[in-house]
Amino acid sequence: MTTPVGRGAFIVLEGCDRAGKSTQCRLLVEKLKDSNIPAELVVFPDRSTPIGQVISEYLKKEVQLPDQAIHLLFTANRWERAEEIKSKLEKGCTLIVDRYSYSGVAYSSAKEKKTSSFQWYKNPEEGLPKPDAVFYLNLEPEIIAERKGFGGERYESAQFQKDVAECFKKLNDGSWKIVDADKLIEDLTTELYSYVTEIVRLSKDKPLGVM
Ligand code: DGP
Ligand code: NA
Ligand code: NA
Repeated sequence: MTTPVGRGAFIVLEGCDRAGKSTQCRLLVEKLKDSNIPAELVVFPDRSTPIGQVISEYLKKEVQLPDQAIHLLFTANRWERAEEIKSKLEKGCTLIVDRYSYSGVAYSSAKEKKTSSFQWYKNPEEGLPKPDAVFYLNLEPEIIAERKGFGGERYESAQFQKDVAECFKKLNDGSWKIVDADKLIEDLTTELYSYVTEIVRLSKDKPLGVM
């Protein structure tokens, strides 16, 4: 089903912690709205749902869970929003999404340091709406380590982020747009925005894909 103006685009920003995803997502939504392109921000994990609250407690180290269990909860958190995502896109709203299934697979498999298990982690993501574009905000691990502001959450250590970055690299099927994130906030926004508007234009008449 498409509206006369076409559907919205499903655009995901990925990357390690401290790469600047949340700031860029917020600024991109503002810029789209300023140009009268209907747009909304979606953030994963969505800590506001019942499942999201368990995820939040896990990240704050208030609860312990087996790796497999927390992995499935992160995925369930995406499934919780899947119908709403599809319906918003169909109504012509572009969604700028702060993390998605790729974070799910990268963070979980970084714990094991073996990519042979990628498939196990990918399986429960199958069937979710598929992004029209993935922008990977690339920062060298040394620069991530220098960026201040690692909090006390579970995954926030320089070594773990380095392992996550390795997993992201192996996960990229070649379709991601890798963007150098080591630049001024507004310069990065300008660069991303030009890609985003192109994707919005190209996605209008395309059926939404499935993971
Ligand atoms: P954020 O709010 O973007 O800082 O994400 C919180 C933390 O959770 C961050 O370290 C990345 C991690 N994370 C995000 N999505 C997933 C996921 O699906 N699975 C796992 N294991 N970790 C995730
Ligand atoms: Na974080
Ligand atoms: Na974030």
